[in-house]
Amino acid sequence: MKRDDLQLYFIMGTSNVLNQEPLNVLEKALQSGITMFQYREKGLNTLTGQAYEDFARKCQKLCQQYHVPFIVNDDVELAIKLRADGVHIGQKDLPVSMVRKKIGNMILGVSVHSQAELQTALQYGADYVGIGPIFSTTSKSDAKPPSGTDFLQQVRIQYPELPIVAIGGINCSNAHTVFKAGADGIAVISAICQSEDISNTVSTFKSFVE
Ligand code: TZP
Ligand code: MG
Repeated sequence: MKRDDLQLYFIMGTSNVLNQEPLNVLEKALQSGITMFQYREKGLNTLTGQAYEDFARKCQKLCQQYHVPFIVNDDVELAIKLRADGVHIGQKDLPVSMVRKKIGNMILGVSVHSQAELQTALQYGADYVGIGPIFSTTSKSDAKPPSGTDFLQQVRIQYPELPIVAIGGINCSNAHTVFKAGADGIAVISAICQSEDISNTVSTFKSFVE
């Protein structure tokens, strides 16, 4: 993967979108210039079974049209079945080493919150790490308390070339602080899903890219 792919990483599942067609939101985001997409079907009233897979395929097809990497959250088997571009896992999912074995050279993203988690992710070949929640978020029910940018800054100093994406409560007013701290990009759910003007939101975010 390219580090630039992380610049504006949009994450969405059907429950993140209210009063709109989720696929329309994704298409607008793609048209507006998001650089990576993660399908993350979590929370209340989520799709399951065939509907879950069908929706994933529709998202993947759209991403392919815009040449934007399509990443699956948590579900390694779905990612393999769909030949997704990659998988993103957290610390409660399968171990990094096992996921790497299963997916071969697909993109592997890992959420890390400490040095120990970072070292394990790197040891087993994570392509990028996600750090957060930087700010408080309402999009993840089991999110840890907001960490601010300290850990992110520390990891950037330690690993100048490591692809890092920051996540959690990032919006157009605070995104610049995250780039200043050394992130290659930002991962957002609500800032785009709840935007009244996705094209404007995406352009504003991209104006902060370092
Ligand atoms: N992991 C850490 S925070 C978070 C995830 C999936 C949610 C980010 O959503 P939002 O709406 O951009 O705060
Ligand atoms: Mg997970």
